[in-house]
Amino acid sequence: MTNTIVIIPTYNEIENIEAIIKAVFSQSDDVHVLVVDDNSPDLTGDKVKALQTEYKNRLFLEVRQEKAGLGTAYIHGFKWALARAYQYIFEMDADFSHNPNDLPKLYHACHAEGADLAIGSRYVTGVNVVNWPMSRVLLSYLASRYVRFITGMKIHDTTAGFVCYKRKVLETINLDKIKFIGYAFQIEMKFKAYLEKFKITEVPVIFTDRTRGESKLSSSIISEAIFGVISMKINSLLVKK
Ligand SMILES: Nc1nc2c(ncn2[C@@H]2O[C@H](COP(=O)(O)OP(=O)(O)OP(=O)(O)O)[C@@H](O)[C@H]2O)c(=O)[nH]1
Ligand SMILES: [Mg+2]
Repeated sequence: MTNTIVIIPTYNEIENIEAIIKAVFSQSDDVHVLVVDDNSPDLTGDKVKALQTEYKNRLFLEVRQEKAGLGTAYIHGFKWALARAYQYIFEMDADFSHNPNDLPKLYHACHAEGADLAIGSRYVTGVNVVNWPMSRVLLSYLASRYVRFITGMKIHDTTAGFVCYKRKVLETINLDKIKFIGYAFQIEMKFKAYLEKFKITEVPVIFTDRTRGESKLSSSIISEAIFGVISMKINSLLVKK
């Protein structure tokens, strides 16, 4: 996985951070990692700093002063990566919901199979989610169906946060105009790529609920997604006209 960086946003992931970084590096000698930490009170950032001596010039850390949402953390990370020579830019959670062993599959889809954007998808072949309560599975699955219906995108897992972008996708999308900060950020990025007619591929993966640390999902994040999707679609129609 040459010219590749995996961006991991973190907020209080002290129980996961070391293991996830090591698991990513074990996939390839070439891959780099950027952690975007929002000054986590549990000192996740300090742990990353300590690991930097072991992974010199491969492990990078950006610290923001306060918790400002996953979407803006990724935008920060994307800009950081675009200012450097990376060709393949990944989004991945710190909590092992996304299996680092799947990184090469997503990379392959972009590097060898012509995808511009490869999504680690839970819903290509049924529902591949482990350890989520049924209510959470339903919420996520129905959200994906809802987004598919409203936007018209032919993507099964529209809220997926495990993604490999080719550099040109992130260069084309106007990152300063991305509005959403929570889950809806994932939908918006896919929708913008879809409107630009980039080739989007879904790679089936198994998603596992976090076993360590705490969830940051909140009702405001959910309502942002429900209402945001409709306004996003309406805006795109207005722009076309
Ligand atoms: N930098 C930053 N990272 C965040 C923020 N919110 C969440 N994250 C990170 O984004 C990733 C996904 O967040 P999670 O809390 O796992 O959210 P989730 O996957 O929706 O929830 P569960 O998996 O159900 O716990 C994790 O690596 C978090 O640490 C934030 O405001 N800032
Ligand atoms: Mg999670």
